[in-house]
Amino acid sequence: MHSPGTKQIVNSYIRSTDLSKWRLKVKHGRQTWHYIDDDEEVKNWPQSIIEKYWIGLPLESKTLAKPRTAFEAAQNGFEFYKQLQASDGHWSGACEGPMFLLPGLIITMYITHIPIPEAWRIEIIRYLVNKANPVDGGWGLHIEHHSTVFGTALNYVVLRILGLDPDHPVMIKSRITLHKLGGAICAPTWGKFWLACLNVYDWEGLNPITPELWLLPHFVPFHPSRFWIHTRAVYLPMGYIYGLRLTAEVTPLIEQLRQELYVQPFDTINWSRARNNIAEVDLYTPHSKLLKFCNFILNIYEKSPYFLGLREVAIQESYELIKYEDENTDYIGVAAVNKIMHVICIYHEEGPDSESFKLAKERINDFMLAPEGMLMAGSDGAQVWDTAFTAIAVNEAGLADDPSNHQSMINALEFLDDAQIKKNPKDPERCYRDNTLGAWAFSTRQQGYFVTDCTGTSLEAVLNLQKKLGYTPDLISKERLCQAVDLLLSNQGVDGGFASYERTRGPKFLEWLNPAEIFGNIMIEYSYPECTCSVVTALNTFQKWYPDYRAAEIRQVSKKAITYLHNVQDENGGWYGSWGICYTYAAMFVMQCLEIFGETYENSEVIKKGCDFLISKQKDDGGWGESYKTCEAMTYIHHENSQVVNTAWAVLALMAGKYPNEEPIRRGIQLIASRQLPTGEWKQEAIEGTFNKNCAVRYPNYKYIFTIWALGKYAEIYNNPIFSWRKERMAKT
Ligand code: LAN
Repeated sequence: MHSPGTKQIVNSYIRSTDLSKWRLKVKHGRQTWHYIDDDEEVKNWPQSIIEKYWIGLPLESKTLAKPRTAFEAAQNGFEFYKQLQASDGHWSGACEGPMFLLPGLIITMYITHIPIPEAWRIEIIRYLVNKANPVDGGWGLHIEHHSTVFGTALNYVVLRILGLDPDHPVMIKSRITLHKLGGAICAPTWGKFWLACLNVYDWEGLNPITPELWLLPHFVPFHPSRFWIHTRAVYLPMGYIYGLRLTAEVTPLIEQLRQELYVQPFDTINWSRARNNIAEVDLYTPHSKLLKFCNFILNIYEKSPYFLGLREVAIQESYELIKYEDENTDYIGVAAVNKIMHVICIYHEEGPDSESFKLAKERINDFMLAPEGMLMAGSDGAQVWDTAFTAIAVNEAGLADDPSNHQSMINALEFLDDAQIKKNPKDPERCYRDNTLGAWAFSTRQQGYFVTDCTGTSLEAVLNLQKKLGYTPDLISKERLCQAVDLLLSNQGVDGGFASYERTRGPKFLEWLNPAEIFGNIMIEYSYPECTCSVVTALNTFQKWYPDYRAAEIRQVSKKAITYLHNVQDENGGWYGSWGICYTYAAMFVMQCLEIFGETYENSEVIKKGCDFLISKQKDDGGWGESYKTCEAMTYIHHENSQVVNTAWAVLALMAGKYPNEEPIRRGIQLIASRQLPTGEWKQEAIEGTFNKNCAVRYPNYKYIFTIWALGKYAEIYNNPIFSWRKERMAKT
C-alpha cells in the first residue's frame, strides 16, 4: 500500500526492537509471543523458522526444483508451508486486520494501570505507523480501509499513550486528517465509548447502553440473549461500564488529548447534541427511526437510572454474566472486544490485586501477535480452522500419502483430537449458552465456543485423516464423532441453512436497533451458505463411514440445506460470502457441497449459472481478484489485481461444478503457479476475509491452503499435464 518514498520518510521516525529476540510459545494451541532480553536465553533458545517467518526475518529456506506440473507446485507449496506447523500440530497464523482492537486494549491498560512492556510499546508504534494511510496519515476500520474518524481518533490516542509527542510528524499528519473529518466528536458509538472510558469524551455524549435490558423477561424479542453472540458479548460489559459511567482519572495526558482530538475547545462541546453526530466516512448503518425513538425513551430513563432501584440489580446481573463468560472461556472471551472490556469490569469490581484480574491480564497475551510490529488479533488465533482446512487440502491435493508428510498429518490429527471441546459450558441456560460437548471452536478448546463450520470442517478433516489414511491412529472415538454430529444436526435453521454459532434467536426487525453504525447485520444470527456447506459436507462424509448413525436425519437435513442453497443464489448466479471475500469464497463452498449430491454443470441449472458467473469475472491474466469492497456493496467489485486466494477459490468451484472447458481453469492454475516463489511460498496479497459486512480481516494461511488444494485437485482431474510455459521452454532448449 505504501509508495516507497513515503515509507522511507515514515520509517526514519520509528524504530523496532531487536527482532531476533522474539520467541513464540505454543501449548495446546495457545500461542504467545515473548521478547527475550537475556542474551544467555536468546542463545539457548534459537529462533525457529516459524518465528522468523511471522516476524518477517529472512529465512534460510532451500530453493526447490522448479515445478513442471501443478502437482509439483502443490508439493513445493506444502514443502514450505509444512515448516510453519507448530510443535503441538497446529498451524500458527493470525487473524488480523481490524484497526479498532489495539485502541481498546491500550486504553484499558492505561486506565487499569497495567504496565505496557517496552518491547510492545516499540512494536505497536511501528505497526501503527506502518499501517497509517500513506496519503493522509489516518487509519480506517481495517488495514486496507479509507481513513475514518473511528480509526484515526482511536489510533491517534494509542500513539499518544505510547509516548509519541503531539509535534511528531506522524501525529501532526494524522491530527490534520482527524480534524478535516470533523474531529473525535463525530466518532461512531464504539469510538465514543472508548473515548468516554478514557475521559476524553463525556458519557453524556453517548446514546444509552442501558444494562437493564438484561432484566427484561426472556420472551421479549429484544432481550439481549437473542442477539448474535458477538453483539451480546460486547454489549454486556459495555452496559456495565456505561451503567456505572466508569472513567479514567484525569491526568496531564488526558487534558492534552482533550485539546488535540477536537476542532473546538473541549469545554464548549454540547455533548447531548454529539450523540447522533457520526461522520459520513464512518457510517455504514445509519440509525433507524425505531432506534432513534428507543434512544429518546432511554435517554429519559438515563437521567435518573437509580430512581427505580433497577440499576444496582442490572449491574449485579451483568457482572454475574461476565463471570460466567470468563469461567467458560478460561478468561479468553468469545473475541477480542469483550475480552478487553472485561478487564475494566473486573478491575472495578474485584480490584487490581484479585485473582480474576491476574487471570484476565495474562490472557491478553493470547491476542498479541508480532508480525510487522505488534498488533491485537480479533480472536486468540485461527488454530483449529487453519489446521482442519490444511488437513483437508493436503488430502484432497493427493499429498497425504507421501511418506514425507505422514508425521505432519499425524500431528495435525493429534492437535484436532486435543482441540475438540469435551464439556458443556457451566450452567448453559443461565448464561444463555448452547451446549458444546463434541464441538470445535475457531481457535482453541479453551476458548470453548461451538462454531458450526469450525465443527463441520474439523469433523471432515478428522474423517479424512483417520479413515482415508492407512497410517494414522484412530484418536477420536466414534462416540466423540457422534457428539459433533449431534450438535450439527440440532443447529439447522428454519430456512434450512446453518448460522455461525447458534440458531437464530431473535426477529429480523432487531436489525433496526443496530447501534453500531460501523457494521451491518450484527444483531441476530443469519444462515450463511458457507457454514451450511461445511456442515452438510461433513455430515455426508460421516455418513459414508458410519451409515448406521442418524442416517435418516442426515438425509433430511441435507435435503433442506440443498433447497436453502438453491434459494439463496443471486439472480446473476453468485452466492454472497459473509466471512471470506466474497463471491469466489462462497462459490467454492456451495459447488463443492452440491457436488456431493451429483449436481454439475451438465445437469444443474444452479451450477451452470454459478460457473458462468465466475467465468464472467475472470481477468485477462487468468486470475480472479475480488476487492473487500464487494462485501459492503454486496455486488462483485474487482480488485485491481488478480489474487491467488480468489483464484484458487474460483478454480476449486469450477472443478467441483465440472465446468466443461478446461482452459479457464488451466489459466487460473497457471496464475497461481506463476506467483509461487522458488522456495514454494506465496507472498501475502490483499486481505482475504470479512465480517459484519463492513470490516475485513486477514487469513494469512489461505494463500497456502487453497492454492495447494487447487493445484493438487487440478493435477488429479486433468492428469497433471506439463505446464505449457515449461513445455515451450523445453521445446526451445
Ligand atoms: C471470525 C473468524 C472465523 C469465522 C468463520 C469460521 C470463518 C465463519 O464461518 C463463522 C464466524 C467466524 C468464527 C468469525 C466470527 C467473528 C470474528 C470472531 C471473526 C471474523 C474473527 C474476528 C471476529 C470478531 C467478532 C472480531 C471482534 C470484533 C467485534 C465486532 C466484536
